[in-house]
Amino acid sequence: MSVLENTQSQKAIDLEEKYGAHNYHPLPVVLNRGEGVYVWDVEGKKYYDFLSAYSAVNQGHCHPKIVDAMTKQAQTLTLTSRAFHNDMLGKFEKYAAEYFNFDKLLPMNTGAEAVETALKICRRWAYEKKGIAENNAQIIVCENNFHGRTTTIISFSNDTVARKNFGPYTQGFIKIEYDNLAALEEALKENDNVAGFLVEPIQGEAGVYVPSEDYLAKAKALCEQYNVLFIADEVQTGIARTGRLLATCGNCGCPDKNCSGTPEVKPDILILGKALSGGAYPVSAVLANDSIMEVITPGSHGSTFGGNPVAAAVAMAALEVVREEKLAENAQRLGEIFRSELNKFIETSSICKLVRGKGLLNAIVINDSEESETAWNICLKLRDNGLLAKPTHGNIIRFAPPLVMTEEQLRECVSIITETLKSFE
Ligand code: IF1
Repeated sequence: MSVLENTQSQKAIDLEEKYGAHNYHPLPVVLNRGEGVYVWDVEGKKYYDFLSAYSAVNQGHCHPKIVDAMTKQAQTLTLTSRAFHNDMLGKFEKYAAEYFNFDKLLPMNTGAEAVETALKICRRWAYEKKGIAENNAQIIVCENNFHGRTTTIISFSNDTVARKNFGPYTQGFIKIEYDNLAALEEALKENDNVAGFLVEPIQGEAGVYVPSEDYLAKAKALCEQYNVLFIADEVQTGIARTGRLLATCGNCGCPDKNCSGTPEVKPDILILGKALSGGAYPVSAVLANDSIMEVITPGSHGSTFGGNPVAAAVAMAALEVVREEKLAENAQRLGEIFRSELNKFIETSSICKLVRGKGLLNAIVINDSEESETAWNICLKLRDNGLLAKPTHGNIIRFAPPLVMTEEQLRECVSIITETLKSFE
């Protein structure tokens, strides 16, 4: 069923078509329930969720511990604004700062807001601590980045669809090739006004590009050498998604013997979002040590909902679940099985070129042109076969199930994926 007849689903889609801005092109499926690794559509069909709301639902849909924490707090105190203190914010800030081994946390709501916050902290640090002349700070970013949708963030994007006709664009950014240390060193040598380097540990939206093993550590070392802040955007790769607590510094006791959980890869500024709340509520955060975070002074940054009591309760519960259920270890183990099984299939496949990723953030490249509809059609067929996924760009399909998946469920999903791909051979 790729075209929805006159069903409840179609009625829901028609409402969005008529009354909603057309800022997305969703797969034609209408969901009304989620539980763990499963979602259901309005006709009652059950699916494996292999997108996890872009890695926001790492803990599984409607995790009881997270929902319980949210419900209890929502019935007690939802929002005070920061005009007054509340009894939840300090507890959350302490819990999360210690959890990720930083001095301080600045709470926001969306990933983009956290990225914008990190950029502001970096610029102010440049003027007040590094001594760069005001309004001259430059921040290095990578080609094919994705950091959100605000005007400043799309100003340094090279995705035409996300950027076109939204100018004039914010200045102060230098673009270099991802996973290219020579390009980073050259940009640092050529420009005296570099304040920071903003990077995704894995480029998710670009198509799950995993950099060379030593890229992040050596990039951090170059930033130290040139007194530039290393800013890690872990909105999508964080919170156990890649098989470690963080893709940059896995100080989580995970089984990965090569875990680069050493201080060398510890970011100066860490950006979190999405699964920081388990997908239950918009929660994002920026973490840094005092020498950096102290540039933020009363009245210099804020947000009505940033750090609200519900966000605080939800985020603490979501982080507890990651530890209690050993989600990083599970993502590490199941990710290896997933890529191993897909690679076996690829050996004899004409439709699938490769699989890549880390932990349970993976993608396959379809053997067709970027402009073809093949990846989209494969996702329609996956939907019919009970698994939801969506292409990132053109011929790349991202696979990112909730990290609470069991091995048995994963192997069933591998079978659904390979059987579906075979029908396109
Ligand atoms: C969309 C994907 C895109 C992010 C990283 C910051 C943000 C994101 C590394 C901003 C958000 C979302 C946004 C959503 C689709 C999805 C996404 F890669 F995850 F699939 F677009 F690239 N840093 N990613 O991935 O966080 O403000 O959305 O909370 O905008 O279409 P946000």
